[in-house]
Amino acid sequence: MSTSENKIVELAHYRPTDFVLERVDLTFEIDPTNTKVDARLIFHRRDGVDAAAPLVLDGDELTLSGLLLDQNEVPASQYTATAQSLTIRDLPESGPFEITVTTFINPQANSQLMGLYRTNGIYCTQCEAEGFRRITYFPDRPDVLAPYTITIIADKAANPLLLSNGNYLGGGNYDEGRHFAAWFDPHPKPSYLFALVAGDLGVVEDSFTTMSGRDVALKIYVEHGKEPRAAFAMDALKRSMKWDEERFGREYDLDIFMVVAVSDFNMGAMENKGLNVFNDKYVLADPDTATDQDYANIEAIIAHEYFHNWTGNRITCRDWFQLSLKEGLTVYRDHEFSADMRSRPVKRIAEVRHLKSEQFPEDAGPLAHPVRPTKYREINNFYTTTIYEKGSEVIRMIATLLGADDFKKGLDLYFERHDGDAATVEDFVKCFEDATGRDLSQFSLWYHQAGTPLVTASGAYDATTATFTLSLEQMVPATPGQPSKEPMHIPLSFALILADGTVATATGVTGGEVTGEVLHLTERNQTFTFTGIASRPVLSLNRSFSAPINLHLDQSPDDLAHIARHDPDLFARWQALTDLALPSLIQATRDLQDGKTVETPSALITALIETADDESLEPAFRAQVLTLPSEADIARELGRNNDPDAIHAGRTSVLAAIAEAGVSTFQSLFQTMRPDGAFSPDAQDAGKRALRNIALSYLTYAEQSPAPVAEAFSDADNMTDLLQALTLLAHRFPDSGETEGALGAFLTRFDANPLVIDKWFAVQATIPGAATLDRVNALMNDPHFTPGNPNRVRALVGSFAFSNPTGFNRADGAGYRFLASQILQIDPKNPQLAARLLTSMRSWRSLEPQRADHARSALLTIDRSATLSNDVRDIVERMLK
Ligand code: 0A1
Ligand code: ZN
Repeated sequence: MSTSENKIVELAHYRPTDFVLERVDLTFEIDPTNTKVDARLIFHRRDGVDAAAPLVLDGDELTLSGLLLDQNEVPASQYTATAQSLTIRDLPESGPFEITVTTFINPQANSQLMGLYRTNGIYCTQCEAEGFRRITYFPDRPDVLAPYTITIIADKAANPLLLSNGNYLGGGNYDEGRHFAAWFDPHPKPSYLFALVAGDLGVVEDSFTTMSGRDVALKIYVEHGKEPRAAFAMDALKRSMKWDEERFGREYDLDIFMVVAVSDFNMGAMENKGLNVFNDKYVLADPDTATDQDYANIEAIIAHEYFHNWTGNRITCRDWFQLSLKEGLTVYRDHEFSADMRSRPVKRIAEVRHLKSEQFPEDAGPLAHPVRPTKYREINNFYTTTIYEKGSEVIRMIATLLGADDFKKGLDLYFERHDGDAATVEDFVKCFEDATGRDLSQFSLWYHQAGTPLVTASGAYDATTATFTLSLEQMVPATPGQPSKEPMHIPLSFALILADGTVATATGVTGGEVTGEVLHLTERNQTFTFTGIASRPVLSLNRSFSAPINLHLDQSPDDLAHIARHDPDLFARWQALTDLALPSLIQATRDLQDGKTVETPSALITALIETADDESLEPAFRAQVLTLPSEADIARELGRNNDPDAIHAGRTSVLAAIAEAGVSTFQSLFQTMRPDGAFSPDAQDAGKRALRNIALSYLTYAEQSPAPVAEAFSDADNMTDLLQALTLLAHRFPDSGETEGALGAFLTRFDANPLVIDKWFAVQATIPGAATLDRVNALMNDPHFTPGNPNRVRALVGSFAFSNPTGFNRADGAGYRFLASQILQIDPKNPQLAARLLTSMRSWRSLEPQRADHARSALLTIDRSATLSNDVRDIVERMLK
């Protein structure tokens, strides 16, 4: 975390600690700039450890103020303290001993937001991954588990609320207007799950009765006055608790479960035992201020953090190389939860879109790493979409491979066998092997080999023998540190769809294992032959995205249209329509580059409009289909020599062609597709809003006038519609009076609501085109721009760099220079945030040469800075390698 030692941590060097931690007893005397921390730690030397071995504790920017051994002062000759570590020698050979460490820390000055910090007057902590060592000297690693007793002493008027993990023990008045509270968490936990909150907050309370009949108090703490906006989060929490009992048999294990929403937070939320701390963006919602996407995010993240109570807390990680053990599994669980709460196929489409747009580029670029890495320089940089989303896909593949029943057996064994452990990915996989007898050694390569596998497939039908032959080839591309790869075990869900739309059942299959609808590709080259296929089928492959791969399957537009019309798997239909659209988008880009006019194939237009009109399909699905692959998707498909301006122009002409042909459909959807009755954030109503809003978006291409959008802006009675209208005005008609008026009205109306002001910044930062950089620069000086607030920085700088391909990748390189200067300004204050923003340049090598040159220069500017944090140093060096 701190500026930095060039130290690489290696999995191969893992060994358990020399000393076992038995108990932790912490006392905090809260003060804005000088908080006193007394840590009483009971240890004993592990069996077999050399009697001369010292106890080495981690620290980060700490100063030691007191050190006792069994209540006696330790002489200076017996220890060495630096800001980064505390080493104590000559400790008892056997039996427990008590170390008391005193440190003073400054929460007010903690701009990194790691350890104990102050946000809007509230004290809170963030300890994952290595923040606890900024509070006190400690064996700050996830395999050191102990029960914690916490006492918090603070000024009563300023901090009526004193919270920590576990169950409340009691409290009372102290001296000089101070009071105290004590908490005990009986579940042994690693330090990264510690949390403390002190301050003055409002609360929403509820309760939950667990499956064994225990009452759990539920509390969500938010700033005073914001309580009504926590109702949806509370509802999502109760649904999560119930779902985890029903689906996975997991029951909550303390008397109380608390969520605290804070406005300054580096990530989404944190699963501290019994006391989750959230970025308030993922708690607060009401129809006037939150979009349907916000509601869906809140539901998913509340669930995610709650599910960590078992997958992460009860069973934690042995070391940070195992991060995906908890994150991949918990993402898998929250995906399943959302699928059950909403439409499963639509949820799957959204997941795959996200995976392809975020994880695939990571896996194809300089930051690629395995789901279970073997080394890191800065663990904060490994909270990646590979660890999270690809990690979840790997677990989804285990479920696909084994089938639902065997998957459940394996997971049940995992919960039973490893409860209370700090486990590894190998432990996890072994549970599925032991529960089912299946050998998963080849499958485990998914954890160890980085890169998105490329599967090339071709099918051939032979009428004389009534056989269908499918030839497959797999190739895993080289990634940093991994030049050559072994073939993987790839589960491919498939169907052979006949001319009448029914799915063929083969009488037999040779060439490899097929279980139900899943074909197991295990060789580099493999040919499957299906017999008893009476007429030519259309192959639908990798249905539901059963494996996170790039698939090259040459299919005619007619075959794709057939899948789009008939596949019982809605996901496969969406995939087919996407596969139909992508070549046209690519062709449009190339045509414009060659000075030709773009001709959008009528088959594509017809298929899309037919889907838009098809009332048998749910609106949310139709909206997904109409949302064409993004500019980033097209760039990824092109792979190299990318010109974002050409991609943007090509995509725009395809959208215009669809809009012109479908204008009556879009008009009618815009008029009629409205939910009935009072606002509800549920998936059905959200789907209707999504379809209506995408229709409005097409109308801006057909009608070329801001007037209808300005009217939609005035008519909107919820944030989803309002924000869509604002976005369309700003993005399609940036220089119009209507846009200026709407941006002004929006700002005035929501001036007091930071989360909505973030949207105002993001909309402007993502206006396509070279002129946006000037606007972004101007916005940096707007009084609403608060550089210490990560959400605000992400809304302006992050949206520009991650989500504005034409603006950020300006041909003159000014976008990259802007980002570099921002990184250098943010890094000294918040290295985590700076490093994450920098990953927006991860695909720089796939740009056309002029832009790539500018990008490299900007990266070199960062690289040349002498004072980089370890976080940014790690990213910039990997990007330039
Ligand atoms: N474990 C959290 C993510 C998280 C990681 C690091 C943090 O440090 C700032 C904060 C949160 C999760 O998966 O939700
Ligand atoms: Zn998580």
